Amino acid sequence: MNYILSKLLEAVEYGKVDQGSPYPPNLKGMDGAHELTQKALDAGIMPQEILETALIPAMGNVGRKFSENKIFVPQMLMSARAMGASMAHLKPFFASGKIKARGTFVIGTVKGDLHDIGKNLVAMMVEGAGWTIVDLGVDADAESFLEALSNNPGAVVGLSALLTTTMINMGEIVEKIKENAPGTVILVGGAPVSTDFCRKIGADFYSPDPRGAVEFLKQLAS
Ligand code: B1M
Repeated sequence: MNYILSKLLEAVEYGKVDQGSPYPPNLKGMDGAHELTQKALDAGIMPQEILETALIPAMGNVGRKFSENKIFVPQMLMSARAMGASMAHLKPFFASGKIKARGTFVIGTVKGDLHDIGKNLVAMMVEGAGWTIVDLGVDADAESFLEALSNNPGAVVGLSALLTTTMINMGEIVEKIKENAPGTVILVGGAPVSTDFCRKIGADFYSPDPRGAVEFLKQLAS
């Protein structure tokens, strides 16, 4: 793997946000996700490659170590911060804003769930594909989606869920949207979500990644 990308993977995995951040102590004074992402872009590495080769695998490693009780929530949080520092550099590339709006996409992480990295990535890429984004953030309930839909009639909805314990809330949100805003197209995603689950809760489409979400929306708009 490219040297800068391997250092970036390490920075995100161990939660090194930037050069000045004191955490983790063994990486004191070294470049963090902020500097390394800029260096990767300066070296001509494509944003998609940065994402797929360094950032997503780093979070995968974090999740595995958390499952094995080798790290705990604070470490996970530092990794999320480091990933955020990196994503801030990538956002302008994915969301150029130069394309004419194709429609509005209302997105949020479902009630009870505070994970927003995957949701932010989907929002970033859908925005880059020419959609106006209404981001409801995390812990979003059915009422906030319905309010966004009444302000943006005809918008497509995207729901993200990362926790098996709260993914059930996705079903409740879909049900309320279909009841109160019939005809709304709903796209779902997130690590524990599947095509089967999507069918079961009555959503319209499941995508395992931002690319699939963009493709689905492209077809919808054409
Ligand atoms: Co949490 N966490 N976490 N966590 N966390 C997971 C999800 C977990 C799998 C870790 C593990 O045990 N291995 C586990 C869930 C287990 C389960 O449900 N079965 C878990 C747990 C248990 C918890 C807590 C309960 C821990 C605790 O407190 N004891 C707690 C819950 C808090 C809450 O939400 N109420 C918690 C907290 C946190 C932090 C706050 C510390 C932090 C989140 C910070 C943040 O998001 N700002 C965190 C993190 C970082 C993770 C892991 C390590 C990484 C998540 C991530 O960002 N991945 C995660 C383990 C893992 O995923 N390997 C874990 C990278 C991201 C790019 O991937 O979000 O999957 P992902 O998104 C992908 C796809 O899923 C898809 O596209 C994205 C790009 O490919 N996608 C969509 C996502 N949404 C989509 C929507 C679409 C389409 C595609 O259309 C609309």
